[in-house]
Amino acid sequence: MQRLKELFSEKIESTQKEVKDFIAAHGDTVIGEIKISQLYGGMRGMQALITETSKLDPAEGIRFRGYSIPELQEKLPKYPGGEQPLPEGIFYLMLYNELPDDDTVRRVSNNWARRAQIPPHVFKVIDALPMHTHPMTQFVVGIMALRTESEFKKAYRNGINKSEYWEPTYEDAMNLIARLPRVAAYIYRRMYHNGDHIEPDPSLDWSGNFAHMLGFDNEEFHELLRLYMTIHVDHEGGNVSAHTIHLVGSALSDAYQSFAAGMNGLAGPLHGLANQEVIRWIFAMRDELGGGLPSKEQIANYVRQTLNDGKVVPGFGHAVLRKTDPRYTAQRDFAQKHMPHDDLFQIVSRVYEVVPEILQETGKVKNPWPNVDAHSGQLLMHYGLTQYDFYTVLFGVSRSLGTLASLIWDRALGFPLERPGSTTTELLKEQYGKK
Ligand code: NMX
Ligand code: MLT
Repeated sequence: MQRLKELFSEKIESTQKEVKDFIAAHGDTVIGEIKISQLYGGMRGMQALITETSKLDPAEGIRFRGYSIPELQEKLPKYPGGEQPLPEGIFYLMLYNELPDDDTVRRVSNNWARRAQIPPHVFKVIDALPMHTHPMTQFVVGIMALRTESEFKKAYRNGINKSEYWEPTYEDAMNLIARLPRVAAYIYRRMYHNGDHIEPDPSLDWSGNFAHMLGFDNEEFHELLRLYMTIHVDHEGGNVSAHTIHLVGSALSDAYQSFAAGMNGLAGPLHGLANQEVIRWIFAMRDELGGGLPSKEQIANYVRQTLNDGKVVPGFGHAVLRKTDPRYTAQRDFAQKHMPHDDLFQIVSRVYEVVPEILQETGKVKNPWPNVDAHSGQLLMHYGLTQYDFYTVLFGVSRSLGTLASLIWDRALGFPLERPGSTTTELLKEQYGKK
């Protein structure tokens, strides 16, 4: 049976040729124009990157190599007896551009289990941090401590030929993905369970083992984590974490450096940290209203108060999407099936009924609908993962699959250093201000 890496290496040559031929034939084709407002407006709507693993459509949501989330829930292999896709499968799809079968997914799982050993110094470095250090900071520090293991760093120092860069990048990406759940679980158990750590169970799938190391052996929670790890993997290339990982990687920084940089972006409240902010916001609202299920009117008043205080309503809005995030819908379906009467689910559902109309009323919010973060915390809370400061770490573990698959392709396709130009207001005024 062919090794996974050999299988990938066979894909490279034909894809390289395809891209080279395409650039030769169409390299001068103009695909858009840039408005001055876009330079000041966070470059919204500018297609400026190539990311093969997924594409986000504003009206439809994310597709991974052409497949929507409901299609993947149907087509990707499942754990025996389970209903949710295994994230090993979506990783394979993103990297190989092929739907895997059950056997292939098992091989990815086993491959990661074999790579999952963590050098002891990583735990010591994490243990040296004060306990109040935010879990995302501990996560980034853990990733950087793992960098001692970088194959790319060694190969580069030994003078590797650029045509072979993809190979140590593949090794680094696979090792990092294999090791992240243990690092994340270590941080969780250190902070919230008196350092009572749980050894990995290599007989489990990647998410199942992660759940086990966190301390959750309930099969329904394993299913939730499989869904969670599948839907957070990738969101095309322009989101802050994916873009950062690609940008830093373009300097030939290795996978550890690039991924750690991206995780610092994910830790921002307008990006991945929003998942903890949603729960904080809901709890603050509940506390202010004296507990229980708030009425629609009470929620509406609280939303207006949030806006009047000059704050955002976390979990709503998106830079690209213009509809309810299908990742929100996938989580809502899970809640409706497994916990329709959960108190927090009732609140999340009512917030969904109330918020969009109020955001629309502002006249400025381009997308009033909920994003992925508006729902994820409720599901975790239901199963007892109540420490919401930790939620972005879960997002980060999942995001490794898409962004590192992309990084391998960046190296395989020989993408250059990313270095866009910038200008100044003065120069823009000189050039365009008189018209
Ligand atoms: N609550 C209040 N105001 C908002 C919201 C919201 N949820 N969303 C957008 N706006 C405001 C935004 O702050 C901006 O105001 P101003 O002109 O005063 O600066 C205005 O509406 C226009 O913003 P948009 O063009 O609609 O949104 P943009 O593309 O700039 O930002 C987000 C996208 C996601 C940063 C923004 O919708 C937001 O801050 N949402 C809340 C935080 C959140 O849920 N982030 C998670 C995104 C998903 N993820 O995981 O990364
Ligand atoms: C993401 O998953 O990265 C977020 O939805 C943010 C984005 O796509 O910009």
